[in-house]
Amino acid sequence: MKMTFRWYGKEDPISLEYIRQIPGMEGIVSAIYDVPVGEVRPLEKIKALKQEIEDAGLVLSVIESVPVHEDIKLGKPTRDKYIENYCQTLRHLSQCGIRTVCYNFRPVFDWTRSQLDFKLEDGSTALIYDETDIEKMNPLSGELTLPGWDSSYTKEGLEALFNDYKSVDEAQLWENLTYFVRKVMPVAEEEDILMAIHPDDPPWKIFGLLRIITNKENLERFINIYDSKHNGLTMCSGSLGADKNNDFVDMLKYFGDKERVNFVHARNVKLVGEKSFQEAAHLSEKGSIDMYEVIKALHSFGYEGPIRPDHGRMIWGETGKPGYGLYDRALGAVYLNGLYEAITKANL
Ligand code: DNO
Repeated sequence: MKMTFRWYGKEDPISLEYIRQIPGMEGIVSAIYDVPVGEVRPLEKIKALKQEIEDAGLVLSVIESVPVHEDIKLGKPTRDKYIENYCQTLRHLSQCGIRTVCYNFRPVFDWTRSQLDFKLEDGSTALIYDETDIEKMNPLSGELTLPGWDSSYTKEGLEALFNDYKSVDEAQLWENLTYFVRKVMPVAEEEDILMAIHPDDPPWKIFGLLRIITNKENLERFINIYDSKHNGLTMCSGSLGADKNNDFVDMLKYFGDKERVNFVHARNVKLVGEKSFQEAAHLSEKGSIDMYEVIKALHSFGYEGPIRPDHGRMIWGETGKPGYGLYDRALGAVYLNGLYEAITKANL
């Protein structure tokens, strides 16, 4: 596996120099953030991002994300234009040597939490998802934003989107995903890009909006839409692991053996209710995910792709983007590399 770190570009308070100082750090996961969803990511911008990262002694390993326009998810007639733009972005990325692209297919909102600064007993703060609090939140109020969210919607724009989704049932959403996958994957194959769909986070319906990339059965249904290793998965322990019915390690081995694991997000969550969880330090004993088993599974199918520590807590007085500070994610990276070294040397 290759250890990577998510970096939000020039506006990220964490410097590439600091990231490079994390032992075992090889690559950067980033994106073009200043181009609206649906438009082509220009070659010049990708080149500049790659150059900046290489100048700092790192490599640009993954683009997370190339976001999918809502018209594609809704199956609107305008989707063809956005799909063509998507394919053109893939061509540009390929020209710059990018081989892995992460994206998601969830209506309107990216990942979602009810509180960004929940105080844990050691004084650090973590992101949490509380089922009762989420139910009380008004998604149209614009009060909650998270890193990676498209925050360019107006209140009216969001209302209109919610309305549009009323006419899209589960079968229709699958159909719209299938349409997208069948158009995009031949281009990904031609351009030698491994696509990695991210599971829904959390993996259930929120604010009445459907979510379908949620469990083993649905991931299986997804990979069967297009039979190619280019049509693969981001295996995110924290997203899938938030549902107690998902056996993450089993899923990882299953899809790893099928050569569909193209990217890994390692994060721990502590399940505290039916649909409630707290994010935790990466260490196995702090959460519900056994990280030793996760890394052992990756080793068992010879995973050589990128992995990144996902959300960290805020520790040592650090402030910044919720979940995306330097310290706890750096601890996570070093811990994961430690597990990997031990498992590899002991050949477990
Ligand atoms: C959250 C991230 C997600 C992820 C996208 C992929 O921290 O894992 O925002 O990047 O859903 O498209």
